[in-house]
Amino acid sequence: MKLLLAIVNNDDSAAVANNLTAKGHIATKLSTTGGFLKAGNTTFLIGTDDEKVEEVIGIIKTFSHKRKQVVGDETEFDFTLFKSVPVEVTVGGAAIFVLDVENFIKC
Ligand code: 2BA
Repeated sequence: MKLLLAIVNNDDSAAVANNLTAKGHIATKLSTTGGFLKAGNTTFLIGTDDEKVEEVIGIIKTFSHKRKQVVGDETEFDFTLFKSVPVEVTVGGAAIFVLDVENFIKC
């Protein structure tokens, strides 16, 4: 068994969740925040059999889109605003970790 941790854009999370559930996969959604942009994103916890991992990744890939985001025009440090040169970063589709599960207990 594997545990997938998939970080997706908030705008894609409903489509990812709906399509995972429609295909019978069980997922838990967590509201998370990216360390770099400090913007909200969604982390899915998905426990699944080894042979279903590729299908799960396929669904996440299909419904997670790349986006350009501008960062760095204003940063706040200790209540002081600093202006810097805006930088464009590409965010997503999804960042996915696949972990081995030693044991899964449902009781
Ligand atoms: P954030 O940390 O807010 O990062 C948003 C986007 O900013 C990243 O998109 C990447 O394009 C850029 N970025 C992040 N750190 C950077 C840095 N030190 N220098 C320059 N650019 C940087 P993605 O790579 O698609 O990541 C989207 C979100 O997925 C991240 O949001 C973070 O929440 C998560 N994530 C990505 N890689 C991760 C990792 N190795 N470990 C944990 N979380 C990760």
